[in-house]
Amino acid sequence: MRITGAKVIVCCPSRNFVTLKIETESGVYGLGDATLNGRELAVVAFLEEHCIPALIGRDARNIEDIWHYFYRGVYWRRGPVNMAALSAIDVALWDIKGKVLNTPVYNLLGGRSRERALVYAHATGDTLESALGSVARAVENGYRAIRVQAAVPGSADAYGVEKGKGPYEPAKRGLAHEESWDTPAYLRFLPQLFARVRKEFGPSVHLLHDVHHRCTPIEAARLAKELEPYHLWWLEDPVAGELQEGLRLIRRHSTTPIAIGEVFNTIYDYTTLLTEQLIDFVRMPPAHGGGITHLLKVAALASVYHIKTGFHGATDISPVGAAAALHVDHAINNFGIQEHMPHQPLVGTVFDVGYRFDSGDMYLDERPGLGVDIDEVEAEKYPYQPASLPVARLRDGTLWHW
Ligand code: CS2
Ligand code: MG
Repeated sequence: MRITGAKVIVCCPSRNFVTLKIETESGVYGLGDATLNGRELAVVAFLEEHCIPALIGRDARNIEDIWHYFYRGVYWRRGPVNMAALSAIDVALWDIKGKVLNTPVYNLLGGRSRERALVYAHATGDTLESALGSVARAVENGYRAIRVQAAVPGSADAYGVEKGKGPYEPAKRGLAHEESWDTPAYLRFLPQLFARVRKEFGPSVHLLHDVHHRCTPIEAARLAKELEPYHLWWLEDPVAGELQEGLRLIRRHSTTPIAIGEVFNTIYDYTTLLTEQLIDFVRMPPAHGGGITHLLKVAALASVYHIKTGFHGATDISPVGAAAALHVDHAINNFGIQEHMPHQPLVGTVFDVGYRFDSGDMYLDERPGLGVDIDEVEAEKYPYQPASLPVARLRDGTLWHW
């Protein structure tokens, strides 16, 4: 079954998405998510100039071989742009295979290990009190796991917290805006925040927090230790993961579970972390980590070391990427949790999805393939809008490093 064509669809129904559509001689097509937040057009050019010409004519059934062709065969390996493109190719091929065999993708991955996938919500506040209100709304909406972020008193900015009205969106229109960051104030505030959340909402709700790489290993170790009484489900990205050995320091000091890797893109970013059991959850999603093919290998290695998955699922993962994650979530044994940051309603006018949220879990229906489709005519109504993620400076102006 030859690949006869492929195109990249870029649209911005409230935020940017890059979607790869691979067409075959049988008329069946597949979709892959190639969205790389704030760097969208780099992936578009990479796909259009370098990948699509080499895809045409290949047999769409040979997913593993095509994966290795684009990973090993092209000399330049790894990197977020390269791997976002390869992820999209891989996921689109799994979508095709499912449609051709008339079965959901999870059936090709070993079948269902569960009927539903536990998800976590985002609760944010520009004050501690408003964060508590946001947690209460998430509980009312049926979530049993909630990530809590709040602005640090006295600090102008806080990552993951919406300043204006409307839902939080990490990328803002235009070039990156610069924010200020005060690590000592953050470290003092966080235990107070979680003490209040636990007191108000009791022991059974699962609580999570995302540090967004803004601590050094020893700062993160202190934070993880001081948060122990509140029994977090996880502390995410306590440090940047490039220095995998840095996670040893956190482990040495604390039993708070650690999740890492939404910015990782291959298994090689994880080897020390997995084999030394330095983390508890893998965050790298199929949309950025080499697609379903590669994530199955990462999840298999993780399972050997008692480590589970908790894939990134912010709004910059498109409905196609979200579906890819959910199929893996339903199939593998060592699934832990899935991030759920709902897309704006406008996104639903462009993408038709076969997953749904109910009482704190996500469900997949029986549609073949990924169960997602794109309306290209609708997509054209929302052209690309440049947007960027923020840059942080310490109070004295130092560009924040880790
Ligand atoms: C965050 C995201 O969801 C998360 O855990 O870290 O908001 C992240 O900042 C964006 O997805 C970056 O693209
Ligand atoms: Mg994160």
